[in-house]
Amino acid sequence: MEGIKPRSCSLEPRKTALIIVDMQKDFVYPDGKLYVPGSEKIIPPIRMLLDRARANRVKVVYTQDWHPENSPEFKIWPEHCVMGSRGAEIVDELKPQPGELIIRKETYDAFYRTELEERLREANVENVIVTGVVANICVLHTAGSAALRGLKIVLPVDCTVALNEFDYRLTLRQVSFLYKGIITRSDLLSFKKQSH
Ligand code: VGL
Repeated sequence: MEGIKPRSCSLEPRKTALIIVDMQKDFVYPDGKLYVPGSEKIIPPIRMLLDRARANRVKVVYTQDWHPENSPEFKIWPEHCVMGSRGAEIVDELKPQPGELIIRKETYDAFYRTELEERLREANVENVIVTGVVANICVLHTAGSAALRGLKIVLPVDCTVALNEFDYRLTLRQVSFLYKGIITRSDLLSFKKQSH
């Protein structure tokens, strides 16, 4: 099967948010409780986008998987991201700055029972760049949920990772075909110059 070719994409900073999904120690660090192999490789491209987003005053949003000790999800997955634990912390390399939005969530979808939609609306956000882990799980559910709310979704292929190739490709397919999102790459993504 032919892969989906990333294309260049230029976005209006004032109408855009960068969403960093679940880049938490339990998923990203090899000693984490639900380590996603290869997730450390997406840190540098996300870091690059994060620096450029901050420099261009693009809204930055982190999501944080945040479970009580008896979470129903622990019937499916080993215990991970228990609220307040070290594993639930965002990785040091992508540490949030004071004032940046952190959305704590108990499901795969960062819009479900959170303030995310309201926060994006009040900031006049129209485009969301979705990055992080796991591609076909929290990234896809959050991206799909954003698309169903009328937001344009942008997925840089080097800023997400899945547990296998099938799941990774499925994510790109769903984003491009089902949700009419843009498949791009961190080095092909730019922010438009602001006119004052
Ligand atoms: C996730 C599996 C279980 C994710 C969260 O962040 O994609 N995956 N919980």
